[in-house]
Amino acid sequence: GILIVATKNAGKVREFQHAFAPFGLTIQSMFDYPELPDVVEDGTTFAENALKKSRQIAETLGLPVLADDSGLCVDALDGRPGVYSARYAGEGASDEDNNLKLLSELEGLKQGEDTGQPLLSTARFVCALSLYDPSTATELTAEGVVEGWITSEPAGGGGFGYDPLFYLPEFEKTMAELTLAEKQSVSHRGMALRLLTEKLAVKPQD
Ligand code: ITT
Ligand code: NA
Repeated sequence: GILIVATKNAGKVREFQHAFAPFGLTIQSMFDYPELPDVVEDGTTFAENALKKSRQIAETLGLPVLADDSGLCVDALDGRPGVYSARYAGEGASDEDNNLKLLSELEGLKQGEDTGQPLLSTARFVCALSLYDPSTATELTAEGVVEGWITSEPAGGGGFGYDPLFYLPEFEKTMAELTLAEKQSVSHRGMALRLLTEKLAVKPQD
């Protein structure tokens, strides 16, 4: 079968493909539907934005659609960038731009003796999933969170987004140094996906 995900983020697509392959599902993303207009993400919460994306695309296509709204919440920045994570350094910003912006914001907060400290602040990744079925106008939701630290020393070539700056003490690695399977086992998205498939009561195929 096919599962349509309302995302234009290639990193998310890779993680959805990995997660749903055991269920015999192939992922289609907005890269497969280039004619569809972008969804305006003006919600104040991840859950609100996830529903905006899933509902708009599902109603347009007349098929069930999954959407993911996610981001990084940094304690020393009062939870920023939060729902603005994708455009922290401005509209259309690259992952690299956003990572530099994050380090520069934390640089300003470092004081005196703390400047040599590689771990700058506690932080969490949050992922809100929304699966919208237009035939019944109903939504299934799931949310996942992973706690970690922002490091001043980026490391790793895996993952996407803020992964090189997100340090996991239990692995002694950044999220970008984990394999796809390892990231899935600890990440906000992995947790949300497990909760969603439990709600759907679907099981991996043998
Ligand atoms: P879509 O809306 O098309 O899905 P997007 O990248 O704009 O793609 P979001 O609006 O949900 O997605 O923004 C999430 C941002 O938060 C994303 O661009 C990353 O910068 C960051 N982010 C989310 N999940 C992440 C992860 O697993 N690892 C690293 N950064 C992540
Ligand atoms: Na967003």
